[in-house]
Amino acid sequence: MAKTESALNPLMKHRKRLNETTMRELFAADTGRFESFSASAGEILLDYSKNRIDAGAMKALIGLARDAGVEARRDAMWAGEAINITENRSVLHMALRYGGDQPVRAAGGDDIMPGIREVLERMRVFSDQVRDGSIRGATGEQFTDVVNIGIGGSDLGPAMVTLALEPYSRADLRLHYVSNVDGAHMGDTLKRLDPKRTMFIVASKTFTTDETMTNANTARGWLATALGDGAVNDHFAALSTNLAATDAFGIRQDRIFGFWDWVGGRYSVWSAIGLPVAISVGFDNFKAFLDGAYQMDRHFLETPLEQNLPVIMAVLGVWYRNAWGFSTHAVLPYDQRLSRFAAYLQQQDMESNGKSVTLSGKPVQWPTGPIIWGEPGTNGQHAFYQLIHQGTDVIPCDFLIAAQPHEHLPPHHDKLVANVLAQSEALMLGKTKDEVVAELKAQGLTKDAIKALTPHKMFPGNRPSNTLMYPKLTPEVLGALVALYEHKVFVQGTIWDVNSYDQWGVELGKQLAKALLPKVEGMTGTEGHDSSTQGLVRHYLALKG
Ligand code: G6Q
Repeated sequence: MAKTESALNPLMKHRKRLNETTMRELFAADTGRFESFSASAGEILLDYSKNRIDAGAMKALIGLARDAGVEARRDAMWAGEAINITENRSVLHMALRYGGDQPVRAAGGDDIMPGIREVLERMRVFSDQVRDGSIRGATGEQFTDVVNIGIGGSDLGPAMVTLALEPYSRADLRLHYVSNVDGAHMGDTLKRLDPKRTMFIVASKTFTTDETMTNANTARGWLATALGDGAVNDHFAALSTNLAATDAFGIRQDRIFGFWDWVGGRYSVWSAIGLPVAISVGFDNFKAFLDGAYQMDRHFLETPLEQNLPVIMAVLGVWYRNAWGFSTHAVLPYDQRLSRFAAYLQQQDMESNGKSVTLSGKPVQWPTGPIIWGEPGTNGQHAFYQLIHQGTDVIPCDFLIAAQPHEHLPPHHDKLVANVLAQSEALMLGKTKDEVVAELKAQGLTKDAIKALTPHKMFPGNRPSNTLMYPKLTPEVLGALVALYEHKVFVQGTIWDVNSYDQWGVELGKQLAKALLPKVEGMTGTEGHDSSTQGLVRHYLALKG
């Protein structure tokens, strides 16, 4: 709305001031900069001092969040108001990890906590029984492999968390995630599995998603071929809000774990969708993951905006997106186990704030969600960091690092830490002409060689980053990290005045392929499609033979 546009404009005067200085100068002028621009939530420290900010800019940015009504909207979300206006739904994923004893209501209805606790208790019993072998396959063998079949929000969260919490898993119980309708995904997974020891979890909020249902049918066929139709019952479970459809698929009642329409797909890892995580790491660790998120929720709900981590990260993102025009944001965990974290955040952030109309349906007049991307360090350093250091685009980065590793393999972890700190320092400082010349002189290069090489070896610096540091990647810390980013996305969506909780672009994808399938199968003609699509279908049918 016009309100957001006029609120964003005053940021430009702060940008103008900060454009005339560098972070290198700001650090030199203020030895207390780290203390001024760092904050904590529980076990997580956020150092945001290596950003193009000063006290004046931060005040304006926090003021922007306050004026956008972040506090009121946050409270409205938690009060169960239907803030997802295009689907007329409450947004209550925080309830899934709520550890308090107050009632929580969706859109003024009954307390939803008893239902949440009941499903959690059933998840506890079921995951315990799969792990201890009291639930077995049709032939009496203990399960050694669990395949989660789901896509998008029914895949990315549990897949990311399972990888991240590998130290808490058991070597004799392996989790697999199949999402793509590309038969390669299911084919390659099944190739290594023994049907007698394999359990399938069909995870789908709607239980109508084509990829998931296709994969589920293939898995059912594979199992029935090996063990007979009667075995299917013992090898399948379902996670869904559509209990009628799970029933129709033939999954027995006590293996169906429900959730609710106020849980968005990309916010569902805290719900029954987390069952594969509970099976992998044990229910107590899954519960600790929920508790970590609950602690972050409390921080978000109770801490003044000035010290509120999700708010600080959100307004810095708005600062770069709207005042500086930076269009991408890198998430760079120095934590190999967070190798799917950026992919997870891509969905969380880009599906939430990749919107170009306001809540009232008008075209937005300002850029919204940035492109989120990233890979773990140090690998990225040997690949795309070149562009972050010396490319023509400025890419704000989040670095993540644990103080303690899970393994005792010195000197690995100190090296990892040295690398992450070196990167953020180098991005901030850059390398001046004088420094390059001095360096090349010391190497004994000729005057001409120094002249030719210097521009290539200079680094502009002044490139912004946040560093998140935590003691160890425990289930609690992981839960807190995920919740931190969820709330960041919420705050940004509020400032940008968009609905962060619908996903019409995803729904479109679900419809488009349906219309083309009969044509690709050669059952009907391609009339009505553009000539490119018609030509490609013809070529495909000819190649397919
Ligand atoms: C998430 C999106 C989307 C969804 C998948 C799977 O917020 O809505 O990624 O999770 O399309 O949907 P189902 O769980 O209904 O199969």
